[in-house]
Amino acid sequence: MNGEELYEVISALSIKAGFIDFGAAPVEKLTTEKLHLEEYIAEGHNAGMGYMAGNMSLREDPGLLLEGAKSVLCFLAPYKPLVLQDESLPGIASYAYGMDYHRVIKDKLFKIIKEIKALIPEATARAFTDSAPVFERTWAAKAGLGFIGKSTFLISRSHGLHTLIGVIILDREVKYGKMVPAGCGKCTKCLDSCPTGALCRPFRVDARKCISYQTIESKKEYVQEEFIIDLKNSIFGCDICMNACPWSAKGEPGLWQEFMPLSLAGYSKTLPELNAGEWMAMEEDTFKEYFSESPLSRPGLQKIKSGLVVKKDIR
Ligand code: B12
Repeated sequence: MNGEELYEVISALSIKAGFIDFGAAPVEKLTTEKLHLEEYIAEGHNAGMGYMAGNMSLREDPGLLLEGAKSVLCFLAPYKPLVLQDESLPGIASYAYGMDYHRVIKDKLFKIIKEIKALIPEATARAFTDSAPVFERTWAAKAGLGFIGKSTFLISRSHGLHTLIGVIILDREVKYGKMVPAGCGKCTKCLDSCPTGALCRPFRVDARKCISYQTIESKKEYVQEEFIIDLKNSIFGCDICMNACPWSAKGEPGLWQEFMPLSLAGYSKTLPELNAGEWMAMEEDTFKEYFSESPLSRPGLQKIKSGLVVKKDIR
């Protein structure tokens, strides 16, 4: 099977799995991106994400993640919600309304690998989504799925910003995509919208001030953070710079059942409909029952509740 044929086969598998776009890039060293990352770390913009400084050679060269690696296959998963959360409610990033994407996307990538292997038994491949030192946005841009915006998002000209990236590294050549032109122009709406100054310059997020970082990734209590920020209404993640981007009008609501808002039977509500009182009164057992497969299990209930309290103190 030649590269063009293999591309067609994977493209069909991608559509069957529900991905809204697929493209591939040849394996090469990402020396410029590595320099960007080193600069980012030197400026302390990775905050407490010490892991970003590790495995630098793997991050630079995906060839080290799989022997004989030839191609980086990139897939876009859609999650634009049908209905946005009421702004007065404790804010949850829209990618987290449903199930944790890490498992959902990986399961689909594993199925694609299985089908590739059914056709080419000697092929080897590895699947990643946010689970390895891989510059996922850069690879998706190189594969022709979109451009990197000033917000650092991978922006698809047809599907906007509400996309998650899945990656397969494969030891076969396929037809490769062409990079698309950048589409930010003079626009700075994302930078202007960030309430904490975390988008401190084009293409740079200072995670120390980022609502998304502080509410999802940071292990610190809010009052112990290097920068005490107004979390606005957020208790998990942040979509402010994404929603400010004119390109976010692109793309249809996602249809993946797994990303539909979690239904909370005991509340007769879905996750984005919970109010502050319901969050504060929630017990650990209830949280475990409903959120064990949700991204919200990462920070846990105590952190979520403390976000509500901190918000009140700052105001
Ligand atoms: C660490 C991380 C975070 C950190 C830091 C984010 C950041 N921008 O660095 C925190 C916790 C803050 C975060 C937040 C979010 N994240 Co996050 N995160 C990651 C992770 C694990 C690594 C990103 C990384 O390498 N950062 C290091 C910096 C140096 O890289 P970068 O900002 O991407 O910068 C690149 C470009 O800007 C470019 N670049 C740098 N300078 C210049 C200059 C020019 C001119 C150009 C053209 C390019 C360029 O080079 C850099 C290296 O590739 C990726 C998964 C992965 N393995 O890639 C997900 C990932 C980026 N996150 C994702 C998501 C969904 C989010 C949130 C939307 C979640 C939310 N709603 O709260 C927010 C978005 C915030 C934002 N504006 O980025 C998605 C993004 C999908 C997309 N369409 O872009 C990813 C790809 C996960 C996935 N598999 O889908 N995230």
